[in-house]
Amino acid sequence: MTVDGKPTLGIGMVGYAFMGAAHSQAWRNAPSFFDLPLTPRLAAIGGRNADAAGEVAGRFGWHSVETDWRRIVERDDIDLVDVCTPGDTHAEIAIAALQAGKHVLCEKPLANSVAEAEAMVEAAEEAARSGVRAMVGFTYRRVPALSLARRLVEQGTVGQIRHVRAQYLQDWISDADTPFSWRLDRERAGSGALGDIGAHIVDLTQFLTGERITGVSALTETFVKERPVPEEFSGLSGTAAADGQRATVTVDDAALFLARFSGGAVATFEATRMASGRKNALRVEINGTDGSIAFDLENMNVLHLYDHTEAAEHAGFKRILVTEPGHPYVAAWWPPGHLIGYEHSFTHQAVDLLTAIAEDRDPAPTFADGLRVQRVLAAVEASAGNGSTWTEVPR
Ligand code: SOE
Repeated sequence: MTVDGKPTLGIGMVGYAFMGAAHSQAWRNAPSFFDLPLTPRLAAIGGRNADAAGEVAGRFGWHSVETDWRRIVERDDIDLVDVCTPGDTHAEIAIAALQAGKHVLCEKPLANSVAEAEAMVEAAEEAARSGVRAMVGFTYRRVPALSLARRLVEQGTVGQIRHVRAQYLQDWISDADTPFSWRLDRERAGSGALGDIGAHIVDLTQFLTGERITGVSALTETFVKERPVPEEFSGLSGTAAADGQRATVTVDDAALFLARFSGGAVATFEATRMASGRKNALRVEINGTDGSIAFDLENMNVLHLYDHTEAAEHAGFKRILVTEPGHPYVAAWWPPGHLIGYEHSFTHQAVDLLTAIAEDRDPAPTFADGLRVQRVLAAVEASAGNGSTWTEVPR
C-alpha cells in the first residue's frame, strides 16, 4: 500500500495507557512534521479491555482493536509491533513478533530480567539477518538538548570526563495512601524506581559519554511497605499478597548507586519516586577536563555549557536555548524560542526508527543497548542486596 506515493508501514501497538498515548501521537505526527521514507499506518491497537482500547483507538485514529496481542503479531497488514505493556510481557510479545518477521519497538526497560533481555537480543540479532529491526524506547536520547549534549561530548567539548552525576526524581507515590499499582509489583514491573526511571539515566549517561558503566555500589529502599488496593485493581500477582484491602510493595521506592565508567569517570546515580516536589526531574551533569554540561528535564529546551578553557574572569555556565534550526530535530517544528515538550521525543523516536527501517540498518538504541542497561540494573540490585560496600559508622 502507498500513501502520497510512499510505501506505508502497518503499526500494531500492544497497550493503550500512558505510553500507548505517547506512542499513538508519535505515529500520527511523525509524517506531518518530518519527510519520512515510510508512512506509518495505525492498523491496530491491542488491549484485553476492548472498551478501553476502543476508546483510545477512537481518540488517536487506530483502524482496529484486538483483544489478543497474538492477533496483532499474526496479521499480514501489520509490519511493526509496538510493545507498550508492563515489563512482564515485553519478552514474550517482542520475541513472537520478531520471529513472525515484524519489526519491534519495545518500551523501556527492555525486560524484567537479564535472562529475558538476552533472549530478546538473540531474537533481534536473528531477525536482523532478514532485515527485521528492533529498537528499545529510551526516548530521552531524542530530546534535542540531550542529542546536542551528545554531539558536544563527542566533539571533545568537555574533554576527558571525570564526573557523571545523574538523578531522576519523581514524587507520585510519596503519599503512603497512594494506592497499589502494577508499577509496585515486582512480578509485573521487574523493579521499582530502579527499572522505571533509573533505567533512563543509566541508558542516557552511557549514550552521552559513549562509555559503559563497569561497576556499581548501591543501596535501595522501600519506604512504604504496603499500600491500599483500589477496588478495580485486578492485576495483583502472587508476590503482592493482598488481604483484599492492602498489598505488599515488592519493589524499591528509591535506588542510589555509585558507578565507574569505562573511560575512568566516577559517577553518582539517584532514582526515586519519593522526592516530594520533584515531578519529573531528570537531571544530568558531566564534568570533564575542559568543561561541563548540565541538563534538567523540567527545563528541557535548555542545555547549560561551561567552557573551562575560557579565562576565569568571564567564564561561567552558558544557557543554550536549544531551539535553533541547526539543533537536532528542531527544524521540523517551530521557529527559534518556540519550545517543544515531552511528547516530541516520542515522535523523534518514530522518525528515527522508520528511517532506519527504510535504510535497512539497525536503529539505536538496539536491544543490545537495552541488555547493557538491564545488566547494570541487575548489578545494582545485587550490590544493594549483599550490602557489599556498606560500612556502618561507629556510634
Ligand atoms: C513513570 O515513572 C514514567 O511514566 C516512566 O515510566 C517513563 O518512562 C518516564 O518517561 C516518565 O515517568
